[in-house]
Order: sequence, then structure tokens, then C-alpha cells
Amino acid sequence: MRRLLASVVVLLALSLAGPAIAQEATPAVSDSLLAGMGYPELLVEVDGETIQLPEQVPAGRTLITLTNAGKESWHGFLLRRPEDVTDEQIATDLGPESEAPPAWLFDATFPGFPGETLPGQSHQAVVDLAPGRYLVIGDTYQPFDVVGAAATPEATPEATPLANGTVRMFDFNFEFPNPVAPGRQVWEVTNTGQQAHELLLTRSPEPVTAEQIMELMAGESEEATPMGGGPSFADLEQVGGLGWLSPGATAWTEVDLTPGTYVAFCFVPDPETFMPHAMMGMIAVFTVDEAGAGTPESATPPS
Ligand SMILES: [Cu+2]
Repeated sequence: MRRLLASVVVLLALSLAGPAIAQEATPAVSDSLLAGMGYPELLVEVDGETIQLPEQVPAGRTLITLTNAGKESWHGFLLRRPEDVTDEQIATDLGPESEAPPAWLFDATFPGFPGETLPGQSHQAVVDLAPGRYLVIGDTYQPFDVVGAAATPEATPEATPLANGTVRMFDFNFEFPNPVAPGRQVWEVTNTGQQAHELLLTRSPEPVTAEQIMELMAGESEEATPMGGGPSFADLEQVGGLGWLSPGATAWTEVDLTPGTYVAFCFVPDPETFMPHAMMGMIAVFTVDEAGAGTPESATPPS
């Protein structure tokens, strides 16, 4: 499993994890905007070796709280497995012998999940869980069942989380609110592309451009810096985001942004080439200033 994920899913994200330092303490649940909305909560605790969560949860719009009790940054995602894939097949395909992601991985449904989480921190997301068998996938994986009637959240408008901004993910980039305001806020994240995407948000200690980040992507060391100066991968600090989200799906995440420069990545692999989308240009840079007058900038995809 480690090998599979290291090879295709989290390799670059793990390299990003580096010696990142928590910028702020985990917010108390009472401070959380998403937690205050009253959705049923699914608690997931990870430590790098195990993933703990209930065996069964009710279907519907759900607040997922991911707590990282381990020593390393944790980056994973949630999927609803295709109906015809058995637990036995999953154990084989995600086992230590696997060389490449199984084809069914790309046929699964990805409802969203809390984004990359530093040790000792918690992140939250509100996602829609339809009935079925699910897997949380990270360093290892853990199945669970979602049971009950299919949720129809769109039927009741008041059941939609109040968002401060919308983030659109597509093939292969992001569109952020413009400007992005500082402070704690809820983002409605939608995927209007043809492939699954994720939002892995980092903060840079100094200004950087998307082109410089692309230059880092092509480099060999996480300590390397762009020509002409700038941060290394190791300098980028995780601030949350959203795990894999299917085309056409929407989920909600909460971020707390101090003024500065932010870099967003997607490391979902292309189903044909297994190349992480970030390598295909799915990187965006935006700034947050005190007045909230930041300007988004997108990478130019390699031609
Ligand atoms: Cu992507």
C-alpha cells in the first residue's frame, strides 16, 4: 500500500510535508464554522499506521472531522467503491504487491474529504455520503459502510452550508474567489472537470509565482529553490484543503488564512499516465492581504 500510494498518489505531497511547522493551533470545535452548522459528524482519527472510524454511518450530508494523532503530515482521500469490487479485490489491489493504481480506482466516487492535516491538527469538510461501501485511503486504508436512504440535500436549500466563497476545480487548474479575504472562512468547492481533483493548499513564507512552483516540481530536491530566489518545497506549509472530489461533485471546506502567498496543488494522478495533475500545470498561486484585495494567478500548463 505504501508503495502504491508513494508511487502515484502522495509522493509529491509527502515531499511537501517536509519539516512543516504548525502555524496555528488546531481551532477549538466551538470556533469552527462548519461544526456550527449542525450536520451529523463522522470522526476519523489517523496516526500514519491506522485509520479509526465507525464501521457504519448514516447516509446524508455529513461533517467529517479528521484528526491527525501521528507524527507525520497526513494526506488522504475518501472513495465510494464501485459496486462490483469486493473487499478481497481491494486487499489485493491495494496490497504491498501492487505496482500501479487499479483501474477501478478511477471508476470510484470521490465525495471529498478533509485536506492534508499536520500532526496534532484537525481539519473538517462537509460532504455528501450516498449509501455504499467506502474506503478512507492514506498510508493505509480502512473500509466502512454508509447506510440508509440516499440523501437529497438539494431539495432543501437551507441544508446547504453557507459559504464565504467558491473554489472551482477543473482540468487542470483552480479558480479561487477574487479577492481571497483573510481570516476563517468556508469555501464551497466544485469540480467542473472530467477527472477527479483535490485541493491541497499551502502557504509560502515569501512571494512566489506559479512558474517558480512548476520549476520546483521539475527539480529533484525538496530543499531546492527556484533560480533567482524563492521558497523550496520544504518551506511550503500545509493549511488544509479538500481531498479527491468527483467530476460534478461539490463539498465544503474551512480555511483560516493569514495575509501572505498561497499555493494550491492537485496531486490526483491522470488515469492514463498516472502523472499527478500538478505536473500537468494544476497549480495556482494567490495572495491574501489585510484588505482582502489579493490577486489569483494561475500556472500556464506546459504545452
Ligand atoms: Cu486534479
